[in-house]
Amino acid sequence: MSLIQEISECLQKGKAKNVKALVQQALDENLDPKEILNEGLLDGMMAIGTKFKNNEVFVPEVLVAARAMNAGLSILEPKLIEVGNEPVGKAVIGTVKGDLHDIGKNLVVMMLKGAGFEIYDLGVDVEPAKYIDKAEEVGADIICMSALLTTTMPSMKDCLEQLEERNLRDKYIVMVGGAPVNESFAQKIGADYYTPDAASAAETAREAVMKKRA
Ligand code: B1M
Repeated sequence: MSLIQEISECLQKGKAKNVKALVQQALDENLDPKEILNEGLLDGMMAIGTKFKNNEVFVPEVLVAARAMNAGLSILEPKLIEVGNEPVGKAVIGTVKGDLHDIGKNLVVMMLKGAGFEIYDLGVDVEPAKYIDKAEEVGADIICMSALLTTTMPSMKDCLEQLEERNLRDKYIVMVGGAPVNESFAQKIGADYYTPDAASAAETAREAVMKKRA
């Protein structure tokens, strides 16, 4: 079994310490960080997702796998964050109210940091008003909301409505994302941008802030 496959297998078994050690070993052996992320960590997470869907594993197994994923990401983070980007702006980010999924959001955070953003990460289960309050407090350029559940997506709309009510809608760029979110949903709720993955989220956020300032 290759080192990358071993990372995926250990992640699926929720062996966080082993995942950390193997990711470090892979970096020491000069493997490409993106390959470690995509073929190792994300491959393992997707496999667990499929097993969960098919009732082959249950929430506790998914939870330990997610912890192993975040453990691996913590080792990989410095390598994934590209250096050299000029500071571009401030981003407030979080997973919406009622939603505890944070792996995708954490990846978006890493890529935004790499794109030169100062990050205010509100974590998970974030009330709509909290995004706005934080954006006001720190003078943010962009509000980023992540949702993984179809049942929590409407919270994004609530945040946009509250921005309107507080006469702040034009002040902030609003970007939404997460597995069940798509372009048509983003348009329907009046978000400025939908992006499908962490890399495009960072690229789009950077371009959007530059465009707004121009
Ligand atoms: Co949950 N879960 N989960 N889960 N879970 C899903 C999402 C699900 C699709 C599984 C399934 O049934 N097939 C399903 C949702 C169904 C639906 O709504 N349509 C589901 C369910 C039902 C649930 C519970 C209700 C289960 C239960 O309790 N019975 C429960 C809900 C808890 C809650 O949130 N209130 C629950 C719980 C959990 C755990 C806590 C055990 C764990 C989360 C742990 C954690 O995150 N710390 C968990 C996990 C891990 C998953 C799966 C298996 C994996 C999600 C993940 O991390 N993917 C997931 C199945 C799946 O997705 N295949 C599933 C990897 C991650 C990198 O991808 O988050 O999509 P993703 O992020 C991507 C893009 O979407 C994008 O960039 C990222 C990478 O490039 N992106 C953005 C994300 N946010 C973005 C924001 C942006 C832009 C791009 O701009 C702002």
